[in-house]
Amino acid sequence: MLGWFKKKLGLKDAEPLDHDDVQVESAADVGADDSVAVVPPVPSSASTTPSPVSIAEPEKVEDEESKSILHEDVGVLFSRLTKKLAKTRSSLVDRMDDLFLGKKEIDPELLDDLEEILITADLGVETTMELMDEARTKVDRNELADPQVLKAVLKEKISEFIISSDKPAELVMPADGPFVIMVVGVNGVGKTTTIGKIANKFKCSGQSVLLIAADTFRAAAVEQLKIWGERVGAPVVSQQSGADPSAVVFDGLEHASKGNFDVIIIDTAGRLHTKVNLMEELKKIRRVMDRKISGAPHEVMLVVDATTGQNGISQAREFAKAVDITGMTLTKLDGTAKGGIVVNICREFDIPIRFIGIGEQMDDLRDFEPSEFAEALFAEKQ
Ligand SMILES: Nc1nc2c(ncn2[C@@H]2O[C@H](COP(=O)(O)OP(=O)(O)OP(=O)(O)O)[C@@H](O)[C@H]2O)c(=O)[nH]1
Ligand SMILES: [Mg+2]
Repeated sequence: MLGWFKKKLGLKDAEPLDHDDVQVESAADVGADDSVAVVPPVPSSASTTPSPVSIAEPEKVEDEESKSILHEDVGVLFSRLTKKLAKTRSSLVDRMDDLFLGKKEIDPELLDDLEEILITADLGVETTMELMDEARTKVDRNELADPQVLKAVLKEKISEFIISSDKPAELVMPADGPFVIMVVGVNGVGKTTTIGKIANKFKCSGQSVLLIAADTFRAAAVEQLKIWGERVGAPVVSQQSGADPSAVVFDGLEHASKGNFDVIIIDTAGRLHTKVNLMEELKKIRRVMDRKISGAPHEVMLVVDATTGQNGISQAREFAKAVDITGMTLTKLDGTAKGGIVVNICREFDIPIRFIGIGEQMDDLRDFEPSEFAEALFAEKQ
């Protein structure tokens, strides 16, 4: 079964995959030698000039250190999350606490300062306005006079925005065949890194994973994915830099059909060589996938860099319009004071946040649990 991911997605009707008795594929299973093999090009209707498919087989499959993260103590993980959110906490929570410290009445100046804090912590104009309008109305009607109550109400409202995003995913796992995830996002947001981390999660829960390098924009992108494949123990299918991304995906899925994979994750480019519109290219990749595996991709995951604040929100709108995003991952929450973007996304989009990236290492990806996140954001300092 797809273990934690299925549970996390709250999938109801899906017939679970059950490859419990399937061995992790050997190099021979996928037609590759020990390192990097070039196999004959697979005929592809998506490409007029098919390029050689290369399969990088991982040498190391077991990684006990990374596997241990799944069993780490919940309390330890929570305090780690709290620490990683330190910058956001200080830009939002600590500043709120400081502002309210010793205040005896709610005056216009206090409300203005509060508004500024919410905006600069990247809660977004609309979310901020909604919170502030409600506060001002209550103050005007004499329903709210105590600054400490106002602070508590605001924290509760912000938590509510986050927690109300906790809905079951509208995804259905394929009855048989692999679960296919297509990862999209502008360049540099952390797509490849996130793929490595997700692949690790699947591997740790006993799934066989294949990675497909459809980011052909730069050779380094393929190399980077291969390094992650090696680290987590997942083969990587790639072609040469500059190849048609749709053809890479088509040939990769063709190749995957020879193996017995539970999960296939596709890395895409945030930029293209040609003037072809990125969104059009992504739509084309989607169509190609569905031709090869009906219903694929089962998840289109948008990766957003939290440090880009409101820019990230605009990107999310643009991608959501073009490619039917089904899930999001927010990266780099560890290095930013702009973590308020989480509140903004939860409030504005119906698309669930699946994961949050809180560092560059393999285990720095957490399942996004709205209540836990809200709690970590407002947790008392230790
Ligand atoms: N601090 C921190 N850094 C991250 C996180 N996720 C990714 N990064 C870093 O962000 C940088 C870009 O990550 P990539 O995975 O290469 O991003 P990408 O979207 O694949 O980039 P392109 O392939 O150029 O489109 C790398 O240095 C990563 O280590 C995160 O959660 N926290
Ligand atoms: Mg990349």
